[in-house]
Amino acid sequence: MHGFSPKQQLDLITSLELESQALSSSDRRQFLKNAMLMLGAGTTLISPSVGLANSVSKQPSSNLPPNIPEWSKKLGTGVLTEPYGKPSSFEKNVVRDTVDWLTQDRISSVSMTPLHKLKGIITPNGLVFERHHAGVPIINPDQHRLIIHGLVENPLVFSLEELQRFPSVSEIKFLECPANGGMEWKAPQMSGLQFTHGMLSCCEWTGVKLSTLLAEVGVKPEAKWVLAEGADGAAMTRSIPLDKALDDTIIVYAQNGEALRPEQGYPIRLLNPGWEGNTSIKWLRRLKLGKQPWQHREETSKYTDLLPDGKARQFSFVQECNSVITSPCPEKPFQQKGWYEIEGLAWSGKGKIKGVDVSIDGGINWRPVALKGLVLSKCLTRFGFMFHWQGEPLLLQSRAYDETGYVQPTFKQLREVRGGNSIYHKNAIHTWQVHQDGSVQNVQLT
Ligand SMILES: Nc1nc2c(c(=O)[nH]1)N[C@H]1C(S)=C(S)[C@@H](COP(=O)(O)O)O[C@H]1N2
Ligand SMILES: [Mo]
Repeated sequence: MHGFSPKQQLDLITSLELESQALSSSDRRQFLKNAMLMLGAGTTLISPSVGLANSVSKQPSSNLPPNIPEWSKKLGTGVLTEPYGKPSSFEKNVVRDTVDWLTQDRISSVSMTPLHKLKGIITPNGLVFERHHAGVPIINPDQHRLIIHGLVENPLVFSLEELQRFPSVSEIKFLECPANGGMEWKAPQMSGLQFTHGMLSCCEWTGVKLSTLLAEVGVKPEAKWVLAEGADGAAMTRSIPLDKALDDTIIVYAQNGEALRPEQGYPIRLLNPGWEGNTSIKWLRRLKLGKQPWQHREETSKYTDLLPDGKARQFSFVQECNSVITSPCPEKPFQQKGWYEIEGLAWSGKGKIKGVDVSIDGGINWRPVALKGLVLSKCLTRFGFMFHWQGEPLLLQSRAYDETGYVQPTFKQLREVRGGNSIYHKNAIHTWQVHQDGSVQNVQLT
């Protein structure tokens, strides 16, 4: 990829040597041998030198090499100090956050995922964005039931325990509020990635497929829609077409291996993969089958996109292909010149991400970049490439396309179709302006 200067090689060997002082002499020989191998092997195993030695010398401390750190000289805490573990106290700033002026209070509000702090594609449970209309109800699972009724042969009531006796599925899916980035429709407003794109998460969801339960109750032939209702104070409802319910909708009870968090709908929620987050009703208590969508307050007034001709788009369920660069971003500027991995996330409610192009000049030139790790349907997909930043200003953009051939639009293309009245479904190509001092700003190109 690139070579190390003799000085850099020396710095690297010195720092490796210091690190190896704590090891026994035979371990140390092996350690240094490995280090030399890594240097010799065309440096493919070692990431580019981003000033390894530099960053050390910046903050002198008696814990740094060549000294033995204080924590190496005493015993640590025992098992069960934290029966339910939590992140290192040094990570205390990695939290959800909100924009207070967005909503009147924190009951009917939203908090956003710190996408700039996350690795891979999974959102840890404590960082999954929260969106609710009447606060988080605390539900005792023993006193909660799921009712399935309406146009069915055999209406049934299920407890959590009963639901968990059906065959389960575990699927890694993104979940996005269609209002994600809605503040950006007119102009760039938010100063960070957490607020331009943070109504987005991706978990491994476990539960029973709705189609399994519908087979149990027996759907009458005239049924075409399913009304889903939550047990929260908002009793939030949405109408979901039966086709979706029979396809990939899941009644979820676990999230990343543990029970759903209260914020995410404990003890059960609906998950409609790839669809508007609001259709994934939390604290699910009732499913009613009917002939047509219910003319409910949520249905007709809120989740529509007002078009330039005065008509509104309704049942715009799918979260279309989107992407954003997560590093650098306003919260994660370039600190110095040199090598960086430019990374981002891409997703599509229609299926798998097929590819991502990146531009450093505001969309004049594009180059395809590598997709990293798992590439799954209706799931966050990470992309990245190595970039040597020499202090030049950049207009960084990513453009994703999915397996259906849909290509993420520019703001101009999106506005031509949707006008300027929408709040929902903003999936335009996003631009980060990198300044010469490495700082990163949210901008829109016209
Ligand atoms: N019962 C109920 N379900 C709900 C909501 C709600 O207020 N009540 N909010 C919806 C909205 S608007 C979104 S975007 C998602 C958010 O899911 P999350 O909080 O797990 O991220 O939940 C949906 N399900
Ligand atoms: Mo939402």
